[in-house]
Amino acid sequence: MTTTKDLFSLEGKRAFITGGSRGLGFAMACALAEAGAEICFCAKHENSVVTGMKAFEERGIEAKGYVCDVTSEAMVWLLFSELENKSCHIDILLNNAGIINRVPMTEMEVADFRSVVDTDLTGPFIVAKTIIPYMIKRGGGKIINVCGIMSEVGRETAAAYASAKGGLKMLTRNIAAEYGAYNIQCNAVAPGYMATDLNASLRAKLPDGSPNPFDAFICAQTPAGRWGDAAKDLAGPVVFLASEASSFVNGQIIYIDGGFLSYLGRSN
Ligand code: GCO
Repeated sequence: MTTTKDLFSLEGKRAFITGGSRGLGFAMACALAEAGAEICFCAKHENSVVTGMKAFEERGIEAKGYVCDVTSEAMVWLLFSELENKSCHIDILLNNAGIINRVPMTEMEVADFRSVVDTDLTGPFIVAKTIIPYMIKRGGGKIINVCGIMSEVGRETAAAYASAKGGLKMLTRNIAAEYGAYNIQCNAVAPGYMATDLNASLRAKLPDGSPNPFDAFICAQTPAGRWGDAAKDLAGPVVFLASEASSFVNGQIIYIDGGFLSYLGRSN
């Protein structure tokens, strides 16, 4: 008999995390490993793969790392066909690799806009389209995209990033719509403001040593009153979406934002 606890177990499952060497990807990979999954990850550069491997090792996790640029269909195709040939089947895909380039929209080069969309939206499309046929062959799978509150709201300098994350929300729903019949569940975790490298400059003290006003702004706009902690705050939602516990959940975006999107802000 399957117990409720078993529903959340990832024992015997293999997860692949794009951009898993650090930041949110690394934190979520550790959570998946703790729930029992075997971990494979990729990073764009060899040195990131090496640092990632070391970081996993320090956590007592035996991860396999690969160099792969998710924007290259040829590289992605080659990697996953090699994994398949070695019977290294992927049950859970965590489409996490992403970049941001903060520039006011009217000053943003078209090439910069394209490169953000390429990594943050086209990348997940390429990896998912490569892996879905294998998942179908084996009777199903889990795809988890990493959206964000910018799948819903924008702000100055984020035109490319918000456009990509908004698109990723719809890609998530479309994969659910198109492949749900094959027992594939595609959902998204959507972090709010998390204390990661990507956001380090938004929290860092100003050159004159004074506190960063953006830091205070985020704490004030977040009912929880703080930045998110990737290791603690994302673990539960990602394990849920990777596990049997979410077998009838499809096309959902789970906002992990301390209440940010539900809050209008203080009026006094
Ligand atoms: C910014 C941030 C954000 C968030 C996040 C929200 O510049 O405002 O980098 O984009 O970190 O991804 O979902």
